[in-house]
Amino acid sequence: MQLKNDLLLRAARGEKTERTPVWLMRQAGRILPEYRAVRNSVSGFKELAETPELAAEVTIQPVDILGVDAAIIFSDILVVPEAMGLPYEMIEQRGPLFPKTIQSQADVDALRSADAHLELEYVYEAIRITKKNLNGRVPLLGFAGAPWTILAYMVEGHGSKTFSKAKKMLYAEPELAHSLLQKITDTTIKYLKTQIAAGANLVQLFDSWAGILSPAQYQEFSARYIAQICDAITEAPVTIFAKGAFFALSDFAKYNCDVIGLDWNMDATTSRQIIGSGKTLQGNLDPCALYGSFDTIRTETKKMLDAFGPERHIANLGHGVYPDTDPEKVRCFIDAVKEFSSR
Ligand code: 1CP
Repeated sequence: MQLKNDLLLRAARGEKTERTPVWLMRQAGRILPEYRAVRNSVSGFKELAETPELAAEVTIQPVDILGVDAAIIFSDILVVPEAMGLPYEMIEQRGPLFPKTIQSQADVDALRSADAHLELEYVYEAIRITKKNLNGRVPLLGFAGAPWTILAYMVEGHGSKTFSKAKKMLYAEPELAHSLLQKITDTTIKYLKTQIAAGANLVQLFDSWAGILSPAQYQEFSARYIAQICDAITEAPVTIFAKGAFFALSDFAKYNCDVIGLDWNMDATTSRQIIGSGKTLQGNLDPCALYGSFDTIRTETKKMLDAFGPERHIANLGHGVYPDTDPEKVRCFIDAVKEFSSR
């Protein structure tokens, strides 16, 4: 189906656009009272994510309510380990927990890989329903965690500031880490291809824990697997968002990806110099800027747009929107992008 608003896809491909497209990472599950109403009607996050009609409903809410230029499918990066045979629980107010973690080669060998993506039919069904109900209004984004970030949760078992158990594996048993990373990579490639076949117009890799690795470790344990995924996904544009990995931008510039996400530590001008003109940049307003006054948000948004310039830019925050952000402030950001970037 022809999209009515394909600004984001055109910007991803480097085509000229009437204005800069805008969406927010984590726009679907964090800030809207309308989301909380749906969430409170079920037992918890997992039931919501695994019920395709409801996942589709909360995916579309930010398009209706906030006016963003893309929807992102409501799911989580941790559905991949679960499909591979490592189930997660979502603890209220705390976050994810894996009762069983990966500690040995036997644990890795026991994981599914070749057909693990078949366990995620509920995601593909949610994508199909979302596409139908979006009716071509805006593109739908699919996503997955980057292999390193997924390994971090599978080994650590839960969120952490340092992920030192996961990092310990990189130093103590690098071969074990590589065998796990390759299995996650193989599953992720099939998962993203099936998301695209179901209707996702672009897919984003979230490497949320990129910034806790040294540049050399990042090369060895993360970037090369991201490169494999980029080479394998030829059916739709790919975005790499590696939080804190400014040191990897020159590598990403060479990959078969279309868009590179920047966090707010990365300077637009410097990043553009490193990456060159061949990729679209996405980002990168500090999510905390949305705690400022409406005037401050408009000023900061204008500064961001001026720094990136009119071409090859998708406006976004530098990481997911924080849960206690006022939706009116989010709308102010979105409206400011639309107003200041019109050409
Ligand atoms: O929020 C949305 O727009 C909906 C889709 C979505 C996405 C894109 C969710 C739902 N999760 C994600 C990605 C995700 N999940 C990432 C990558 C992006 C990022 O860095 O923010 C990561 C690291 C996770 C893992 C995760 N899931 C965490 C972080 C844990 C930690 O290490 O601190 C948490 C708290 C979750 C739970 C979760 N995921 C999504 C929702 C709506 C929730 C809250 C669960 C609930 O409602 O109880």
